[in-house]
Amino acid sequence: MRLIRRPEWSLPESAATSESAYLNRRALLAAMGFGAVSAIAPRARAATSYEGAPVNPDFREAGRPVTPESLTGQYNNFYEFGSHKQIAAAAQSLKTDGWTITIDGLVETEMTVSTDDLVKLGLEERVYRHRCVEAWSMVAPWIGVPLEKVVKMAAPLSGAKYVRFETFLDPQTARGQRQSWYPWPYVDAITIAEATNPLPMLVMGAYGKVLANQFGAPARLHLPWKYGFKSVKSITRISFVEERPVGFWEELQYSEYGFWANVNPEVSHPRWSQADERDLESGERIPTQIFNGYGATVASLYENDPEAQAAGDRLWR
Ligand SMILES: Nc1nc2c(c(=O)[nH]1)N[C@H]1C(S)=C(S)[C@@H](COP(=O)(O)O)O[C@H]1N2
Ligand SMILES: [Mo]
Repeated sequence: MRLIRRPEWSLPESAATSESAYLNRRALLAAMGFGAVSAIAPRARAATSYEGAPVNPDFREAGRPVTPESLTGQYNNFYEFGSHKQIAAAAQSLKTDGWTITIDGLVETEMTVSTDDLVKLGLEERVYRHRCVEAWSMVAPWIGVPLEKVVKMAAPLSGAKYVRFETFLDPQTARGQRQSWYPWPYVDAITIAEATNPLPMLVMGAYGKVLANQFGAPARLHLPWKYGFKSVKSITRISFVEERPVGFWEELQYSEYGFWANVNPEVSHPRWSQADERDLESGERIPTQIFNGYGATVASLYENDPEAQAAGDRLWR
């Protein structure tokens, strides 16, 4: 962990996997007031497996079979690598070694963390439904850190109202970013209340392995009650801000892709119905559920929030 304002606390990256560095870092985090940083055993940087991550019993299954990786890993929305779904091969050019995420804005201390630092917050596995705004859906076994733990580590100041997630910018590697009519880098945001509810995950693995590039390696957001475009991939920066950020898709087409984008079968997209969705595995159309079936956890977030109430129909697209 490199702390921007306190460089004297830096730890050399080369020591990142040694037991003593690990223990020192835990002590460091504890001393900084982050409390018990629980985690599975530290692994070598070149880890390919996260099989030690315990399954969260509340999300052992999602009411439908897990969609095979042979399908979900070959059908991906990741505009940085192309505006179609066959981007898996192109995404392999993204270099994720030594990746860092900067946490900045309205926080006690700005910091830059490695993926190892995030792993040490404690990985778990959750099987989640994913519903794209284009009306296809899948079920994925994600491995990651509950976002609320990351927010706690960041220690946002009271003025922070939104959390903004930003993807890398590297047109050399990501050909899609040479298409200058898109507002790169890809960003989106949620409220602090949304970020600290139990559902959001900072996903770092899937199907028992370290996250494949096409899913948004090395760390991507997953918000299972929202349309997929809110779940930002390959995050390099998490910012705590006062003003509501404008997301990549919202900037491109405000009338079709709003800030809230909660799943609702009753509110159509301007160009298509959201009443049902195509299951990626069976190809069959299945009914879409309000909040993608996660309303018991998240519906209350919107009931007494004046800003959400004022959004009206826009709460759903
Ligand atoms: N950086 C970035 N994140 C992104 C996207 C993108 O194009 N770029 N696409 C979004 C959309 S529309 C969806 S549906 C999901 C797709 O995730 P998947 O490929 O893991 O299914 O990623 C989201 N996150
Ligand atoms: Mo999507």
